[in-house]
Amino acid sequence: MDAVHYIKKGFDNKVVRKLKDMSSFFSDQKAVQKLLKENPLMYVVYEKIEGNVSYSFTVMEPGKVGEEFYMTKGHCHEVPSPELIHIVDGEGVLVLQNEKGETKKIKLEKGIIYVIPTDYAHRVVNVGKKKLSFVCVYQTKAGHDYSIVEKEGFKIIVK
Ligand code: S6P
Ligand code: ZN
Repeated sequence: MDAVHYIKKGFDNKVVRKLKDMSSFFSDQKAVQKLLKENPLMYVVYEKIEGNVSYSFTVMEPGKVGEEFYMTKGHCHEVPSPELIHIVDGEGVLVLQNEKGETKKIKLEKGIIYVIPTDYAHRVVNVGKKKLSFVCVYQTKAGHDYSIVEKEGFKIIVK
């Protein structure tokens, strides 16, 4: 069974994010206000916990808020630890930023496994015209810390 079917067969957590859940993250607040009337779906995350290792399958909608592509909220891990990410379908960009403010922007090729280094906040952006789906693998204890992104944001805006 491939990873996607494995996760979708029996996930433990499902997270649905709509624009309202992350409205302050987008740079064009006028565009946000217009779109909030319909509050579009941004992405759904299915997570499966298997002891010390967790897997997630994220399905992102295509679209833009103003000029900025739909993206995930982005987070650091509460317990510093790396993560693997593998694009299943669609066109994605990975944005990384560490505490020193160093950034990286990586185009994610389908079929390649990428490593998100420890200590980097990470965000995925759907730069395509169709859904973007990807699998992540990480330590269960990694957790999600959204505070850094909420306070400082990412320097890189993907348009
Ligand atoms: C978890 C991993 C993914 C994201 C998911 C949504 O470490 O990076 O499962 O949680 O892609 O992103 P976010 O930033 O809303 O948690
Ligand atoms: Zn993560």
